[in-house]
Amino acid sequence: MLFLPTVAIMKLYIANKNYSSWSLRPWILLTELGMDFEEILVPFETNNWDNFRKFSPTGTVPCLINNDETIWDSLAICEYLAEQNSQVWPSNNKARHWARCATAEMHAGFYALRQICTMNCGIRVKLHEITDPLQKDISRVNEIWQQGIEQFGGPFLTGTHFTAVDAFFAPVVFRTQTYDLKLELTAHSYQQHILQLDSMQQWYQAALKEHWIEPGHEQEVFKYGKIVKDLRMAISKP
Ligand SMILES: N[C@@H](CCC(=O)N[C@@H](CS)C(=O)NCC(=O)O)C(=O)O
Repeated sequence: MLFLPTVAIMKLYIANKNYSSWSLRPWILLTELGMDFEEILVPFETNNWDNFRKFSPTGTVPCLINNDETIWDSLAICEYLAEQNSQVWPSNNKARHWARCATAEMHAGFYALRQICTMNCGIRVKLHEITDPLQKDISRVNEIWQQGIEQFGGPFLTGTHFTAVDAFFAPVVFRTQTYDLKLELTAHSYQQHILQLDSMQQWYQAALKEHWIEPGHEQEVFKYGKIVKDLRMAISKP
């Protein structure tokens, strides 16, 4: 009898689909590229350190475990996947250079957008005000999306294929929907295109079904706005 060696499948640790923006990045990249992985969802609690530290050295998600290697941080995971799959980054040099810049900018910036418009897929929020720093971030998102589409022809940011830069902006796509952020025509078409992807729909539907309502993440919303619609199934409707 022939025994084939068992190939271990990559394990991706993530948190709640409703809230975890960083988790969405590698999850959607793996899903869009059709790479095999096992999803392990560990819901947020008031203090995540002890729980997340069981698998992640930083006590944060996402965290990828493959054989005996642990890869933490969404950008490091993306680069790890790029070593196995040539489609993670665009093959065209100019597109790849642009994608790396926009991805790095997303990974390291957009503080106001992150702080004020936290990811919460299942609700719709009216913000109390659009502060100057937030407006600056929204304008920059518009600019990046428009530039990518116009320069590389769309419908994705660097052309015809979903790549890492789309994965890094996927949580922003949900944020623009939740907070109804003003998008120019090209950026709006991109937002709609991404929202309609099967992978985004799969994530979104799972987020709506989650029954964990985590007070810390909910309070972040109340600080800056008012919930005008809650589509989550765990919230009882009148
Ligand atoms: N730079 C990290 C950030 C990861 C991060 O902050 N993840 C959040 C969840 S979206 C987390 O695990 N927070 C832990 C906590 O809230 O205690 C990455 O890109 O993966």
